[in-house]
Amino acid sequence: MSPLFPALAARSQRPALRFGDRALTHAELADAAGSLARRLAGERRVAIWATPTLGTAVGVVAALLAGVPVVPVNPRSGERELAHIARDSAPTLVLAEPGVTLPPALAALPRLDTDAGTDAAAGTGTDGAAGTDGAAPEAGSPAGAFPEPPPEAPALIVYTSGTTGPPKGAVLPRRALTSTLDALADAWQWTADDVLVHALPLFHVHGLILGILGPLRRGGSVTHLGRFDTAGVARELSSGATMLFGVPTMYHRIAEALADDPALAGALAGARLLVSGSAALPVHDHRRIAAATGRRVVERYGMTETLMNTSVRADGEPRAGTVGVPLHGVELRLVDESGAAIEQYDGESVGEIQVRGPNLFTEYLNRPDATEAAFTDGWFRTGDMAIRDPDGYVRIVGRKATDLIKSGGYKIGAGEIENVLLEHSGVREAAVTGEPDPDLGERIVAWIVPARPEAPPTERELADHVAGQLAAHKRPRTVRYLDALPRNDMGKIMKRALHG
Ligand code: MCA
Ligand code: AMP
Repeated sequence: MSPLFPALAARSQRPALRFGDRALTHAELADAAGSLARRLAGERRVAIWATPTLGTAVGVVAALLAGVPVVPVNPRSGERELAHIARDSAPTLVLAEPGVTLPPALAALPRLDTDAGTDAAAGTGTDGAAGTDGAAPEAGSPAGAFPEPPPEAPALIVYTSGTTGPPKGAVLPRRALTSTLDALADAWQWTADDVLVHALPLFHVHGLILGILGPLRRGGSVTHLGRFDTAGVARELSSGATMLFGVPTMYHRIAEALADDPALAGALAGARLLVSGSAALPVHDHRRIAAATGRRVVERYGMTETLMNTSVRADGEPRAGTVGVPLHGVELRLVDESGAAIEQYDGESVGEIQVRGPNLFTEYLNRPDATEAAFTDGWFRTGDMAIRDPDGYVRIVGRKATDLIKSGGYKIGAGEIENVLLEHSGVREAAVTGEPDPDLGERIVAWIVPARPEAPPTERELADHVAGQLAAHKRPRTVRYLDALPRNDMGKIMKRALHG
């Protein structure tokens, strides 16, 4: 199989990665990641404390070079989520930036600092437990000297929420990465000349696979802003960056800022491609950006388990409210409630999107039951509901599960939050729903029956409790207090009645 990163093997002198004032060319990355990879060789599976920093990018590339599956961990994970991921993925080592204090769930593992491969820190940052066996090339050998693992070999394990229970680890093989990135290159005319800018987190598919591994596979470069702000976007797009990736919340904030920021409008107008994904970009924001910049945002549709399925093509007709057409190699069908495929593209028949292709994950780690349930006749059920325009463009109109919330582009399961809320001593009953929010798409709302109505837990207390156990983005943004939750005759909570 061809290498994941040809430009590393070729020791290209072109820029590859930039985070603030830290930057590496492809050749420098080949050295840094190659050296780290030699120390990872032979590990069974590694976790990486995925801060939005250069070290995370180097660490992930090193693991991929070494053929060691890597689990990106949200550095804002709360205790319970972290304990689950550590237990479920059972890494043999953790990669982290030097100086980072790891929480107890990971601190007991052997650790390797992500700059351990660079000259300045060679020989430091590990307790010596990092494996050195396996087929590691000699020190000084080029990145291309690492044997390419087979296409089915697991590359990344990315945790993703379901409606109930703790997050599941989606095992992504190497062929899923290469096929999705190459299909996007085809759809977006993405080349080594492109300079991407983004500010996405590096523990999910969007920011890590598309936003870091994508430019590296093309031999181009990426500038990561560390954290999102419109000033950083304007600065980079007016000084050489050609592409922007973001979630709808980021484009919404851009749309809000455009009216008073001609520099931002000018910067966006000069970009080659503006791409939005992870949730639907409202047509209103599409329109505001187009009106102020003359540029159309291109939407693509994907999922942790499937990587990318569809996109509006760079050379295609942009159409607000659609996610474009299936990518090269991806088979997509809509299936109605009876399980029959909808053959006609009539712009009105709604069905569940099911997909097949080399872009798919292989399994949920340790969850054969969930893996089996996710497929029907070899097709992956996405749970997303859509219609197809007569020319094949896909329009997502909703999703099957009401207990999945997309907030800020993050997928969040209501059940996981309810369980944590119920553990708070001040909570007798809890239900979690998503409510439309102009900024986040959906906002998490907690409906609480307090244990002591005269002294209910405060909104802040409950938000901190969820952030501490799960993750900051899973915290309720609004808390509503009730005397009782609406239930049907079976005792099941009627969530639809809550918003009534
Ligand atoms: C606030 N914070 C707290 C608390 N409250 N921390 C602990 N306890 C609390 N009670 C902190 C946060 O950690 C954060 O810190 C800051 O306060 C603000 O947090 P938050 O309110 O969450 O930020 P936001 O303004 O809501 O963020 C908007 C965002 C973010 C930047 C757009 O939602 C985001 O990065 N979204 C990207 C999601 C994504 O990449 N999804 C891809 C998965 P600080 O300020 O220091 O950060 S989907 C995917 O991969 C598929 C394949 C696809 O299709 O793409
Ligand atoms: P995740 O599991 O976090 O990877 O999120 C995947 C889900 O995000 C999909 O199943 C869709 O519901 C949603 N999604 C991703 N991209 C888009 C898009 N462009 N438009 C609408 N929904 C999207």
